[in-house]
Amino acid sequence: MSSSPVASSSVSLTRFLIESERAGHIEPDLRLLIEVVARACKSISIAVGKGALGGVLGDAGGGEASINIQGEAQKKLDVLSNEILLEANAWGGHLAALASEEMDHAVRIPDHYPRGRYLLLFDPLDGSSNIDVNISVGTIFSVLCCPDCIEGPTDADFLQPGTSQVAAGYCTYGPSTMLVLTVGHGTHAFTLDREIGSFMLTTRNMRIPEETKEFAVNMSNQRFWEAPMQAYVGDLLAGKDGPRGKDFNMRWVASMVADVHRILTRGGIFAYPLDSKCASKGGKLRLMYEANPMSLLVEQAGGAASTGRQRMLEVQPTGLHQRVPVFLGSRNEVEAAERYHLEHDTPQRERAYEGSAVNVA
Ligand code: AHM
Ligand code: MG
Repeated sequence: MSSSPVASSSVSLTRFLIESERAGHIEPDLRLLIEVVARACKSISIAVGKGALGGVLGDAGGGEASINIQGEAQKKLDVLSNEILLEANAWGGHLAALASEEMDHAVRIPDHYPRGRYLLLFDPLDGSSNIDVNISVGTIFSVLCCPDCIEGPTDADFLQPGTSQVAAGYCTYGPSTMLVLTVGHGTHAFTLDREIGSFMLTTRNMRIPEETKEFAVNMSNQRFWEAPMQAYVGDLLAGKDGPRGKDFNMRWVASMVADVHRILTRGGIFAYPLDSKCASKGGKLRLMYEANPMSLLVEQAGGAASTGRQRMLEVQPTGLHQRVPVFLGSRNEVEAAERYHLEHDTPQRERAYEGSAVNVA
């Protein structure tokens, strides 16, 4: 059963975090850090909400394309959201360094501010292809701890597996602005009360149903997928008459935050698999500030998250902007997708083993 939201709440994010601290779930510095991130998200929400009236739509770079480290053209709101998060988090004293989808390398907190022991990673505005068409976008963030790197943090200090995250969340800028957060004790949703300017707890302990009849994938990539993904989605599309024995529905917003929010709310599976267009990069979505924080949120809500071949949170990162295939959502469906990959890989491994045995002999 998925959890049901409450119509109104008297528990603000501030109160929730103070109670989490009292329960021993977070340190005071982490509480303050999350408050700062939430405040920055409110500013981004205001900028996104103004749309064309705020002069923030369109590409950054004033005529010349502005390209980020990913080789992607930046939107004005990508740049603005990045600046809001950087500025808000520079002076609090909780962080050693920050890393962002929009910056080549991690940025150390300037020497004139105190440094703390946390590392913050974010995708300042995910789903930016949706900005100019007024469809939900969002901010995704992940917090790691690095007690030994306070003075000289480097990119390498960020390369910790997702299991090391001490907090993760996203803020979705949709019909309402919502912050969804985990500090490792469940996944909780807060809705921005625009009149009082506070995030209020609206769903405590979100739960993703184990079973689902809904999948989210960009079907236009079908012909580029690997064989196990072709087989998996082929069986979903076969519906009642196929091996899965039930009809599936499909949704694809092309904003990971919006797709994951739907899955946290009513179940489903989200997939951005390996395809021949992105295979040389390892996938489309980024491990450190997209896949890992979403995977922790999903696992904390009872779901599962995988590369198709490995639990996402156990992937050992090798680069700040590393990409991975992503399958996450309802547990039974993610496990089904993994089985297709396993069944496809196993005979190959056996063939390789037999080949090498012959050579050795
Ligand atoms: P972005 O970080 O550049 O916005 O890209 C990530 C987005 C995800 O939000 C979304 O799931 C995916 O890219 C959509 O990709 P596609 O346009 O290939 O469907
Ligand atoms: Mg993104």
